[in-house]
Amino acid sequence: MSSRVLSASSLRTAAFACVALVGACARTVTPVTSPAPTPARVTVPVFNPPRLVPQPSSLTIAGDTAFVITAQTTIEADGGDETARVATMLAARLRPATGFPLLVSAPAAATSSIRLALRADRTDLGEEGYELIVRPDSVRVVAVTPAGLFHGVQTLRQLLPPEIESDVRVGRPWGIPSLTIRDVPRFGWRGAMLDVARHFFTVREVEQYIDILAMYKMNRLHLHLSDDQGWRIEIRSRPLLTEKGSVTQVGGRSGGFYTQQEYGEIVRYAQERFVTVVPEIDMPGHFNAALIGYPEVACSRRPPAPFTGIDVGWSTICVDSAQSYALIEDVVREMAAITPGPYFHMGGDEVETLTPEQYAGFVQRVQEIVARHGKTMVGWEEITAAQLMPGTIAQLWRADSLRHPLAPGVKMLMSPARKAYLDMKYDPTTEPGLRWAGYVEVRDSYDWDPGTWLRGVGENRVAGVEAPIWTETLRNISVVEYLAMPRLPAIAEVGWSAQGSRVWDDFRERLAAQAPRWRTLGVNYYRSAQIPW
Ligand code: TNX
Repeated sequence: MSSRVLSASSLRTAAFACVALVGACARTVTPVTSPAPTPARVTVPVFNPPRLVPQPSSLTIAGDTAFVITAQTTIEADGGDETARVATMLAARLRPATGFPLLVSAPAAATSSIRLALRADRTDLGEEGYELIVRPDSVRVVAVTPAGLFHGVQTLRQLLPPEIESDVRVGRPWGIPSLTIRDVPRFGWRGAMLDVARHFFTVREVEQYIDILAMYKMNRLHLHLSDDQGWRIEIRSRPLLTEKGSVTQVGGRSGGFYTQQEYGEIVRYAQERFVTVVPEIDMPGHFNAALIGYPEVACSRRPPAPFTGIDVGWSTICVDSAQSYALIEDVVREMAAITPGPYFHMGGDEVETLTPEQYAGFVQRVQEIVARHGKTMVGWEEITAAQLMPGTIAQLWRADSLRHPLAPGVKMLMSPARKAYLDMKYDPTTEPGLRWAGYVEVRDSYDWDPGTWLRGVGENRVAGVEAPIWTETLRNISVVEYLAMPRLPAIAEVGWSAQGSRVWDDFRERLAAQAPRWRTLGVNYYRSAQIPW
């Protein structure tokens, strides 16, 4: 809390801000309406400047006033069902802590309203941007799409005190400082990957992770659904994939899988938060779990034992067999049918058992299958060894240089392990996690530019950024959160905010301000010594 000296003429304003934002300070201010002599100058505490993550494109504070949410405040939706749904979600977030009814309605001439409005002509805001204008009598969020409104609502949340995240009533004033924000993302793909194969996570746990992504305006959830240790998605035409391939996980404890209906629940939950699910079925390597039920696609034709270790690179589907492509066809067809998003991730990483020709031929055959089912293919960086169709996305993870020139229309998704791998230990004292890419502290995750990371891959060839979390050593969702937080919001800002607007010393302050929210939400996090918590 800082203090500022205000002249008598700004007293009304000051009193307002004071009541709105700092509760107790109201006593120190002489009301303007008081008959007592008005002092020439009074000192009142003033709300700290907003500390937002990710940093918005522009933010202008409009004096010392504030909008105060009260029992009379309404939420107005101007723009169809999706806008009404976003408004309803906002109301649901604000009701428990405030205890106010916060009725959702069509635009009305209400005196204290938060209005979400779609405006097709605001093309300056792009597909996902928004404008947020807060004044003492109104809050206005404007966007071209419901996704933009949703992102604006996330900013609104961060402008409120952290207690707004509480699920029980908190008696305090709910002020939002008067300001104008215009905000447009840098990249269209701002993602996180969750490995549910090495350790399995429940639908509810995945949804909790989606909630964190959405808070920081991330818009892709890449699910790593199969690996040597487990096959985690029901394929109805190939029931043995899960029947035999899902029963264990790393360490030997029992695993699990999502039925198609459960996968649908995850997809829907994500969609409601404007997050696109990108399913990955990793092939031709990382395929052991599938071979248990369908040994005919193994070159040995013998079913392997379930694998509960963490070595990589040793298994493969038999790439020269027609039966392999019949199985892949079944899998891709069903995954395409249950995935509304445009992407299918084929993995393609860490294959040590094939010749380069076999590998490239395999990727091209899978690419045809994926295209036939109407999806855009994504794969780990190794797939650039094949002839890729325009539109394909190659996900960088370890390359320091481009080994194969990018084919026309192919883009790269940036997940350099020493910056974006959330399963790397923070430092030598971090218990969970791996360290093959080095220790990754919060600043490492923050200080890099996806647009210049790889020579020859400029900003226009970069699809965006993604933070993978591999779960070989992560036995529960609380450990996942411990490694994700606070590096995930760092990567979210790398993907959203303009490079020139990102400054570490400023980010660490803004990041520190997020922690009370995580505590209120029950999200675990690492108390990095780099952050002034
Ligand atoms: C490399 S990154 C892998 C994964 C491991 C991860 C552990 C990539 C495409 N493959 O199989 O889980 O390292 O950090």
